[in-house]
Amino acid sequence: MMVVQPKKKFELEKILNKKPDIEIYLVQHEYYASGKDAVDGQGRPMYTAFNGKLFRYIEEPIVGKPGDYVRINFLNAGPNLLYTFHIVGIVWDFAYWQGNPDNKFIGGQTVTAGPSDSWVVEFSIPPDEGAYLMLSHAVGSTDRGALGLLVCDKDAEQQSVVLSDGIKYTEEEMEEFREKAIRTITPFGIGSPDVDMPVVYGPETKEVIVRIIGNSYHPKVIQVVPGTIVKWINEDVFTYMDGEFSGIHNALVKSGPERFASPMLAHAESYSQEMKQEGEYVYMCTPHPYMEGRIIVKKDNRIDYRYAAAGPGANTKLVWFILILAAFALMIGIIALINK
Ligand SMILES: [Cu+2]
Repeated sequence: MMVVQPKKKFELEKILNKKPDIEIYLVQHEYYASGKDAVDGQGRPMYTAFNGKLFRYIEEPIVGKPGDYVRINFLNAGPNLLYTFHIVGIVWDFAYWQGNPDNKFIGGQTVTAGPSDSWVVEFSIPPDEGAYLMLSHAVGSTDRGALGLLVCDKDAEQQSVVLSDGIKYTEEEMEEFREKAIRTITPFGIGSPDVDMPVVYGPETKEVIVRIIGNSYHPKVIQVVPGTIVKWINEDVFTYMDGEFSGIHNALVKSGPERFASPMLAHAESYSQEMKQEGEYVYMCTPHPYMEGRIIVKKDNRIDYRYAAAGPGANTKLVWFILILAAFALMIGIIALINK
């Protein structure tokens, strides 16, 4: 977050004739488990956060004393959600759209920020001690992590600046996180199996479509039997320019029993490949090497994972069994009625 301090003073600074006791830099942002979720509709993030960590200021609340003059520089980095920033129990003295002292609003309790929109809000902490919840009125984002506390405590140690820097971890700490993580998410690569579940297709499926959307493959992991045709279709629309910024993609096998590469695919173009040999194929996109997909080709199509999503046809036998059972029950019912 970059803040350009205006030459003009903000109104509350003029009235109180002092600098803020607490200046907070607060960024709301979103985490996506798939590039598809980022470009579908208005976006469907898996998590949201303030300043780089879920529930960061629930774990370490921002503290102040009754009467402290607070200035919050709020930025909704998005990239998708509308954020209605509010602190339960607080009334702003002033709010300034995009941080310009001339764009002054008097009073109010919420500011609405679209993606990349920003506000400066100023107020004094009320005399009542306790916790004031910082949130969005859109519960969808609040519930996913962008929630914090401003605690009013007369014995609080003075906290003058809260920066929007993310938390810095050492390499050892990162290693520990990797080891202990029960879930990993990544928009373009493959997360843990509970997030990027293998979609399993039975032998009755002759062709499986993998869509390329938002610089991600969808589904990212599939399991098929030998002889299945896998067809990649590019659903990304912006296919101008080339390289990183273009929505032109391909599928290039980087490890697996057989190597193949599709040509570059523009919007709605497709490429089909028969998966002949059993084994695990990991593929990527040449212009966006961080994109990754996986195909498991197995004759004996049992699921190896703790988590799996059934592909179309995978449960056909179960459906037939239920239908036959239902027909049988209906027959018994009819016979019983006739006998009456
Ligand atoms: Cu690509």
